[in-house]
Amino acid sequence: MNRREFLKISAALGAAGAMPTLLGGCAARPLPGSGVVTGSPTVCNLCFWQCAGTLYQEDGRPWKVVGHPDDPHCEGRLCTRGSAGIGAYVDPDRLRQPLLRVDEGGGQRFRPVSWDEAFDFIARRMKAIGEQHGSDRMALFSHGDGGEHLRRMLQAFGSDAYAHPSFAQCRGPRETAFGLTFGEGVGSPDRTDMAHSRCIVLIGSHIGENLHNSQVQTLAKALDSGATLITVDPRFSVAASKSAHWLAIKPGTDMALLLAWMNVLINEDLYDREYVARHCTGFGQLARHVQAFNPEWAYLETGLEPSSIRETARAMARAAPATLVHPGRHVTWYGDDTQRCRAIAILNALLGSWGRPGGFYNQEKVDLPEYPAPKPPKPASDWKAVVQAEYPLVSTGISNKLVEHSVGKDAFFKGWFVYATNLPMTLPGGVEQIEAAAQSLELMVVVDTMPAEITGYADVVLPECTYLERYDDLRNKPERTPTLALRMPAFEPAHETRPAWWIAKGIAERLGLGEYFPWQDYQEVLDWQLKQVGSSLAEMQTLGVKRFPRKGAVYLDADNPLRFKTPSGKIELYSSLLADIGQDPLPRYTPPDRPPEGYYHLNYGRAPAHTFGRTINNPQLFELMPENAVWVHPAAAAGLGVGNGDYVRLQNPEGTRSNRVRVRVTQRIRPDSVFMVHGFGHTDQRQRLARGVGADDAGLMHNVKLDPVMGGTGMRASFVTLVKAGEVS
Ligand code: MGD
Ligand code: SF4
Repeated sequence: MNRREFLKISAALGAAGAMPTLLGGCAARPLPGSGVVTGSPTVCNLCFWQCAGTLYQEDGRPWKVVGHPDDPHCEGRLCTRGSAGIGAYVDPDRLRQPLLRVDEGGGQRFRPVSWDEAFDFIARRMKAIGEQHGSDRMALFSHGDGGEHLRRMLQAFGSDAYAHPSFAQCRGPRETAFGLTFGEGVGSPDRTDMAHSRCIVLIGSHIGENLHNSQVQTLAKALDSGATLITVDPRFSVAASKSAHWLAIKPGTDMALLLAWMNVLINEDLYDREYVARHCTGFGQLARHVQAFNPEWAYLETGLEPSSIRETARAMARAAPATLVHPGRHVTWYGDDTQRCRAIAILNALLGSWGRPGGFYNQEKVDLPEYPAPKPPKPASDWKAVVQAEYPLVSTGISNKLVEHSVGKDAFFKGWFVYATNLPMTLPGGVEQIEAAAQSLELMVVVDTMPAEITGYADVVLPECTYLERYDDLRNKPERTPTLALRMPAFEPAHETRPAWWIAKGIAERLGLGEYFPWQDYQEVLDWQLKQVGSSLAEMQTLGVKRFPRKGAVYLDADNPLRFKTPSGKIELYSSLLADIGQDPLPRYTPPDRPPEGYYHLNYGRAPAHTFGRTINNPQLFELMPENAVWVHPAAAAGLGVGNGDYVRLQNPEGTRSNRVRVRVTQRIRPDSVFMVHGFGHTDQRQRLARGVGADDAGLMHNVKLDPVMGGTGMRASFVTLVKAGEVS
């Protein structure tokens, strides 16, 4: 028997209990709004834009959640998903109590246990790992606010290794590339000044379907004011439909277009000479480098007419510096991602848009001190030197590398905490990797609100309460106006669920590390921090959101000589750091792999109603979008003999097949590609709405390209064909 069998959390362990239903027994209920209404501040957790809002209850029953009018992340309006926050709270399939994997009757199962028993087990295993291998051998995977509490607990124990999938599977390449070029990343929320842009270029960025609240609002504002929108996408996205120019590029050839745009800007003398002379270094090398890449050359790679390449380059130059070549967000595509993002950064520099209105602005956050507590010990070893030494420019964890170093008996990592990230559906080929790691690890603790696929591999599953039932750290993000926002509980934690701060403190105390959590509950920490900046918890419980004065200029200050945080102190068009580590100091085009006969590029993206896999089982959002579909061009559909609404399975060249998924025949996709929304295809039986509906793209990825600069996983180089569902055995 495997050391760790995949365990499904049985219906008996999660049987629907006394959670309020969505309609709360509407037959006996007065009309909404006619009872006693109370509100409490919250910060949405349905995605990571973190919009502030107010949760209203009526006669103690959840009523609605709405956006906070003073909040720059939402400007008073929550998106579709945020408005369905109550769905996460009332989901009858939520985890309810701590679960411990036990060997019984010749098999393994999860046994519901008390928090004490769960903590004792975890502390015993961690101490054993510490004694046998060293206390630096635990890793944390996290995607969400509560992960910071667990990180502190692990640091106190002696382990500092952590990774967020939002780096190596998402925006790591752009942060690395902008850091190399301007000395600073784009950050989140993105520092794009779209509301003032006169020209916006979206390269594979489907804003509108990818719904980050204020970003969509500022794009709409720019369009209302007459900004020119240029969209580069193999698919006719919603943004493409609003565009003056839709460039339906051959998948994976964007770098060729970017080089050609630079060629036109430089050769037609359309770049911002003064800005470049004043702030940039390496212009001569760049100008020589791009000479070979004219629009005629790019046409052969991208399929885009040279005339439209020239026309769009000129449109960008006309509006500059209020031209934003958007840096994108989920940019782990073909493995040359840092280089492609560097090309985008360079283009912005040529247009003079970094630090200028309509381009990128300077962000600030509130200077919020940390609660006084002992400093964690220095770990016994430098985990980055062991796990990701080949990526010296990366200062954060690369999730796929951490997983790789958890497989086998000599692996560096011996234990994991996984907080709010469903690794089997997040890492390409994740199921195989997690299975391999699960056989080697001596401890896996999963902290989640739902019985996600990752919980099936855990030794211990710890149920966190939802964001509507807990305090978390104050939201203190870099913004135009420094702002704090409070998330506080509207309800008592349901069932036996608890917040992450409580979980981290409880485990630390079992490990004898209670001194690192020198407070009774988290309100004490928040109140102390708020008092240091002239507010208090009581004030924030009333306000929800508070703005603070800025200290510096919003835009680049032309009167003061500026030093960028790069080795040269300038914007580095030619990257000295890349040259130092033997990587291309100027972006170079690598043609992508082409699909084998009968196969299509597997393109994927987001939909406004869902965030990855985490919202599929939310009853309100499931109703809006209960399954994904695969978009197929009519010519491809005719060749394959499939029609609109047919069920098919997707199959990659290695023979891996997806769950069944419906066909959507549409002209909105190129004939060489298919498209689907990511996040569907859950297999865990306890997500009763989400299980078995739609297809999972991550499981089909077979041609993952590692980025040589930052180690992330390029996930768009995979191919699939369609097999009629009825024809599959
Ligand atoms: P989800 O798949 O939504 O996101 O990947 P993940 O971070 O893994 O899973 C999140 C988990 O968090 C769920 O199990 C959910 O139940 C749990 N959860 C939700 N709220 C809470 C909470 O309050 N507390 C706790 N403890 N748990 C909670 C996202 C990652 O995936 C990212 S950032 C990107 S950009 C990539 N996107 C992507 C893609 O588009 N396509 C493919 N194929 N792979 C991708 N991988 C990456
Ligand atoms: Fe919530 Fe939508 Fe804001 Fe994301 S963008 S935090 S889902 S309201």
